[in-house]
Amino acid sequence: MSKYPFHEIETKWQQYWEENQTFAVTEDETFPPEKRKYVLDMFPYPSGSGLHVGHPEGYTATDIYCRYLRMNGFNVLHPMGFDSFGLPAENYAIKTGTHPKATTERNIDNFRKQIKSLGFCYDWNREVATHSSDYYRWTQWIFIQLFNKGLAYESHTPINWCTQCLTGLANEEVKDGRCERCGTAVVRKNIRQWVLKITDYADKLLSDLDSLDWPESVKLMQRNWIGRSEGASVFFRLEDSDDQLEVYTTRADTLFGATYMVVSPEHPLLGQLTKESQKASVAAYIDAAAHKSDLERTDLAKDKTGVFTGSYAINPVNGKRIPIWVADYVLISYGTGAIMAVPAHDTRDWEFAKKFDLPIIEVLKSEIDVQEQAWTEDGVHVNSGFLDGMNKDDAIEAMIAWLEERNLGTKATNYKLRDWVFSRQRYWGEPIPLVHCPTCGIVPLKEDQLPLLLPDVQSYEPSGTGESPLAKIDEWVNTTCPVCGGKAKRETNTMPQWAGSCWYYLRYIDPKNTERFVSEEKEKYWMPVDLYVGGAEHAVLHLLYARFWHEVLYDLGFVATKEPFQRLVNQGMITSFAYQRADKSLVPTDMVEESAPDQYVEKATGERLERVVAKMSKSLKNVINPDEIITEFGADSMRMYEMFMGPLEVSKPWATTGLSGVYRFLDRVWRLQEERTISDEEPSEEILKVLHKTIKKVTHDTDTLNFNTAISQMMVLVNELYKIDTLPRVVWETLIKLLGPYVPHLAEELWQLCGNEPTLANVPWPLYDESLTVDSEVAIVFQVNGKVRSKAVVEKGTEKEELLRLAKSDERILTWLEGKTIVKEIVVADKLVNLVIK
Ligand code: ANZ
Ligand code: ZN
Repeated sequence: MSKYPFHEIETKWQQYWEENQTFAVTEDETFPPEKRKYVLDMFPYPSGSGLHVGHPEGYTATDIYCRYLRMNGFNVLHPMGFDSFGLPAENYAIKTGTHPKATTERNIDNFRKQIKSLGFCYDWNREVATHSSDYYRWTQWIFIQLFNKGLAYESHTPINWCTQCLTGLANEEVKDGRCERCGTAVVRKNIRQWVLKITDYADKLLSDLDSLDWPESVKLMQRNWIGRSEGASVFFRLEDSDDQLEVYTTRADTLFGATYMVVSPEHPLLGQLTKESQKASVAAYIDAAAHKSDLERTDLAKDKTGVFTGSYAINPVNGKRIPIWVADYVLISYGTGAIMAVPAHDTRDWEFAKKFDLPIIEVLKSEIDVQEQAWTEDGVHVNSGFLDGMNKDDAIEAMIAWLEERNLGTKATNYKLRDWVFSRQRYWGEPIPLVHCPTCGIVPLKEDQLPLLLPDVQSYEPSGTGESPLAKIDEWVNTTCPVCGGKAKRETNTMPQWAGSCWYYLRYIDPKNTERFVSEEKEKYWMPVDLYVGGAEHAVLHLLYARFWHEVLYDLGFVATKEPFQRLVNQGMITSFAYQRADKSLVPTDMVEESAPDQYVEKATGERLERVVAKMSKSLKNVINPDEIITEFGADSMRMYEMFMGPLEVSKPWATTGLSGVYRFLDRVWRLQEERTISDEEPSEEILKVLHKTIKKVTHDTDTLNFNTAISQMMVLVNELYKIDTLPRVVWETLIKLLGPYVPHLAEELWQLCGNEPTLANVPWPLYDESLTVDSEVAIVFQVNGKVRSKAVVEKGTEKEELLRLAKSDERILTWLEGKTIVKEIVVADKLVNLVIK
């Protein structure tokens, strides 16, 4: 018997699909709106190391779903492209002297080849790459729309700066105070930059989340990131000037307990507030704070620091004189950059008050001594004049009303969300299409001047001064003003990596349009994206930015839907195994030997190792290379294994044994038709029942993206077919159709081998007969001491002796019986077996 010849089969069908344009799709009006689906993958960044096994996970999932939809009569848009501007290509260019365009395009060719080798049903005619000028022409065009709407502005406030990447970063790119890309601690730097007013959309971005079918965890991350907070602005008069200090508080009810105030080291009034005697210490303090990240400054565990300014303010509610301090736990970027401190009821204020010996006044009845610890819960107000006796919420309302009547404060809302720092001082990105004219100011390019091409440069090194390498190219920088025609200079900053991915799903719809970024009719035909699959790491970056751009395009009337991605599914991470010594250090996989089944030792020392799940990493030598897997086992095995590993959304470790299991299954499917003849006889009732149950389960599970359980059911059917001598044609052909979306190469080949014309891709999905799927089977639970420990499915009416035998030989039950004696056996027919042990 020949081994299942996957190499030949896979190349053959990939060629067939390409030559016949099987998956090319058009805006065919014969499909009614409910029969059109847009299924999107997060497009890859084409890194030098090629595809990793995480990519095919999501890509296979959407591929199965799309093929399934096609067989169910849908017109399906399923495109692929490349997110190809970005820092790694530029860093590589600096290291090797190769142009980022050259390396990027080489990487794209490699990625495309790898992706194609998995047999996905993409419409490759729609491929986009964000670095190509046909594409970024429209990224620039959208930027100009934002600019014209007043949503892009130039700013000089300090931003996050990475001293390693030598570029400014958006807030979203800073993780735990470090550069998300290289891990260097981020510092604040004052440079000129372009900022997008995403905060104008905070409310929309928040409320429209409700309409989306997204994982709750991602919605929650976006909600927290936007961080809407409701409170009040309160004005404090300064003791010896007519100026006021405005604070933001969520606890206006605690005003009677405010015993001091704090301004952030960057507060504009600080200079004026600082008294002569305090000048030196305040200046030193400002300098020290400049070197700390926001994270360090606001960390609850950190020791509080601060300096008295020498000034006092008047508490508007009781006329008390309270000192004004400067401290770095107050951030300039939130609220008003100044607070009223209520040490009795706020933990950070309490710590600060303790350290600097400031008064602590209880204003809510507390169950603890506020001299020992802050009381942050609700309670009844005390020492609070007209608020006494009220609870927190009522008191907040009463206090705000009191302040508003006297013009001493107002209701206020604040967001954690900051405007999006949108410029980068690097080379490999979209040039910002603006011109600085001495007469006209900042002017956008005219539409017919786009694309503004990224010029070739000799050296990509960032200057580190806050200017991009483009600033060094005089011929490019010096230009004429699009408005007055006078001498002007180009903006030299480039856009961040996230720009291109903000709208790529729109360009796929109409990738070759030279008149518009997407045609109106086509956009209406396909949008919104019905299913978007990708990694969970994009919760607040890409997924928030893209929503923002889309909402703006919607408000400008350029797109017809408010939200771009109706449904989102996050694929789980594919991890690997690693081997751990007793001291928890990890041993590279090639230094490990399996001494007995499931027992591992270190080759050199013979030390017993524990197998643990870990992230794939080069140093642990446990990175799985998709190319090698495809060469050895075939694309269909790779696809099916990744779907069989477990539910799509959960993280799961790669196990080569599981892969060979799937391979053997496909080999068994292949051998079925080699070893048996296909007959036109009616299948037995028994086989028909398994068949219809299988259609039902595979249909349901494919529809709901539960691919692993669909595969298990197909395995059940194949086992049944091995029990009979000939293959009834209806059963066999139905199995092939069900396998189609999962292992499309093998299925096409089998489909042709039984005499059908290609292609299986458009054959209608099989239907099932409900009456053949009803169960004559029942589930029996196996209990030990009354607790369910296992279960089994048996024919209805199975004898009690048989049930008992099954229970006592059940693997899971056996582990409970080990070393114990059964003292009683209870059997309830069609229901349960309970073993009582001692
Ligand atoms: C008085 C007070 C009393 C406060 C109390 C809290 C508890 P959220 O919920 O995150 O919006 N705050 C205001 N601006 C700040 C800044 N720039 N840097 C650091 N802290 C700042 O938090 C709002 C609360 O955080 C505000 O309410 C203020 O402290 C503080 F028992 O005012 B509160
Ligand atoms: Zn001008």
